[in-house]
Amino acid sequence: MIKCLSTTPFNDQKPGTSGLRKKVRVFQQPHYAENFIQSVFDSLEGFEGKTLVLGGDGRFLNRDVIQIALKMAAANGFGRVLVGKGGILSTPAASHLIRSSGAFGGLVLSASHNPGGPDEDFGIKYNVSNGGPAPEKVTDTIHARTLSIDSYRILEAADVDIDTPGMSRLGEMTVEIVDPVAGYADLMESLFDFGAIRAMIAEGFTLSFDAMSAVTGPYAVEILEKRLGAPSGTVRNATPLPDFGHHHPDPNLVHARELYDRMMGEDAPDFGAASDGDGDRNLIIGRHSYVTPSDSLAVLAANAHLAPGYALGLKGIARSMPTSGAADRVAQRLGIPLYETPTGWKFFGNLLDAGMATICGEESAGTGSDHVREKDGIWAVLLWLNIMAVRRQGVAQILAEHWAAYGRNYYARHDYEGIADDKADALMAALRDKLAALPGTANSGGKIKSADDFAYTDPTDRSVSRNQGVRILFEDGSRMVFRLSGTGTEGATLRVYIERYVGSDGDLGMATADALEPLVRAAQEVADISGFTGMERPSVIT
Ligand code: G16
Repeated sequence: MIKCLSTTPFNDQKPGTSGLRKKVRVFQQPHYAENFIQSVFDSLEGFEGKTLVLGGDGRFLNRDVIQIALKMAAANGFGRVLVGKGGILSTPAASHLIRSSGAFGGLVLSASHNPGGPDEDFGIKYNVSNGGPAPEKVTDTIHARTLSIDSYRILEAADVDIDTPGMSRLGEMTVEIVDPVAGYADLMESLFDFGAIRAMIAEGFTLSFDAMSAVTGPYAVEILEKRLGAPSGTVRNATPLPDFGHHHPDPNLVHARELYDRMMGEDAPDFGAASDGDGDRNLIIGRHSYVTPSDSLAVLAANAHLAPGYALGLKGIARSMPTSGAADRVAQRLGIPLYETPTGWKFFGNLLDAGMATICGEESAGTGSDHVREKDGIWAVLLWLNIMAVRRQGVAQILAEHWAAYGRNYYARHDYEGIADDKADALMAALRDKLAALPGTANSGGKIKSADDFAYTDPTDRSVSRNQGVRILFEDGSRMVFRLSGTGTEGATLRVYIERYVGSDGDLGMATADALEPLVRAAQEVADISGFTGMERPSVIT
C-alpha cells in the first residue's frame, strides 16, 4: 500500500559541493532522509516507469536508507531500481551503471572521504542520466523543494533482500540486485592494456593498494589481484566496513599515513595507491616519491595516449580553479584547450558531454575522464600502471622527466578545520572587501598582479556560478586561493591553496614547504588567518 505521510521542512538540506552531507544523527531524525529523497523526486520530471540506480559506500546507515529509497521509488512511480549487491556501489561504478543501463538517474549514498559510524557522517547525492552529479540548477531546485515539502510517498512493504543477486517486485516496481564490480571491471579492462600491466607485475613489479576499509576493496581485489595477477594481500583493508574500521577514509598524507610510511620505507613497493570512502578519489605514491594530485593530472594527461582507451589523444583537459596550473602547460604543448571550472565534479559534466574535454582533475585527489561522469580512483591507479608498464619507468623518474620538460608547480593546500561559521564568513568577507585594492601592492609573496573572486561561465549552456574562491596572483606567476569547503559537516573549513611555478631551468628539487614558505607568510598577511580563527597553523596540509 502506498502511504502519503505529512511532514514539515528541515531548513538545513541545501546540497553542498557534492550532495547533502550531515552527521548520521541528523539523518536519523524522523522524516529527514525521506524529506530529502522526496524533494529529489519532486524536482525531476518524467521518471515514471524509468530506471533508478541505487547504492552507496557501505557506511553506517547505508542499508537503512537503501530500504527507504527503494520503498519511496516504488511509491513515486519508478519502473525499476538497480541496486548494488549488499547496497554497495562505488561512486564511479554507480556513474557507469547509470550510463550503461540507460537509467533516468541514481542515488548515491555516501559522505565520500568523511568518516563513517553512528557519530560520523552520511550523505545522499543525486546523479542525472549522464551518470554525473546533478548540476547546480537541479540541486537548487531540490533545495527549494526541501523548504516547502509537506508530504512524502512511501510503500508499506517488507524490506527487500539486497544481498541476493536477482530480480524481485516491490509493489509495481522491479528491483534488480546486481554485481557492483563486474561491469565496472570490464570497463577498466576496455580502457587499459591489462596485458602489459599483468606482464609488468609478473616480472616482479610490486604494488600496495590501501582501500581504507571502504568501498574500493572489492573492486581493487577483482582488478588488481584477480585480473592483473598481483599477489593476494596487495589490497589492504579490503573489506568495506560501516565505520571504515575507525579510519578516516580520506586518501591524503595524514589519513593514509600507514601507506605513506610503507612507501617511504627501505622495502617500499614500486607503487602505492589508496582511494577514499566512495572510491572516487585517489592517492598516488611511488617508491619514496609522493605525487600531488595536480601533478598527477598533468602526468596522466601528458601520457594518456599510452593507454588504448586514449590512444587517439585528448580533446581537452579540465581542472578546478584551485588545482595547480601544471596541466595547463600540458594542454598548451598538446595544442588542446584547458578549461578552468569551480570546485565540484558536477562542473565537468557538460564539458565531457559536449566532447570538449577528455580528462579532468582536481587538487582534492580527484582525476577521471569521459569514461564515466565522476572522478575515479581506480581508473587513476590503472592509468598510472599502464603508463609505467609502457614507459618501463617508476613514478620518481616519470615525475622528474615531466618537471624537466614542463617546469614544476610547487603546490600545497592548507586546511583550517572546525572554524566557527561566523568567523570563517568574516574572514572571507574581509578578504573580498580588500580585493580591489590589492593589485600593485606587495607582501612576503612578492608584488600582486591581480586579485578577484572566481566566477565561471559554463561554455556549453552559459550558466554562471559566482563567488567560487578568492584568487590572488603575483607578478611571478605564483598564486594563492582562498575558499570555504562545501563538504564539511561541522563548522567551516578554510582552504588556502598555494602555488609557485619554477621553470624547467630552475630549482626543481626543493622541498615543497621551503619553496612555498614566502607565500605561506603572504597568505597570513593578506587574510589574517590567525586573527580571525585563532589558529596559528593549519589542521591538515595536503
Ligand atoms: C567533492 C567534490 C569535489 C571537490 C571536493 C572538495 O569530492 O566532488 O569536486 O573538489 O569535494 O570540495 P570542498 O573543497 O568544497 O570540500 P568528494 O570526493 O568529497 O565527493
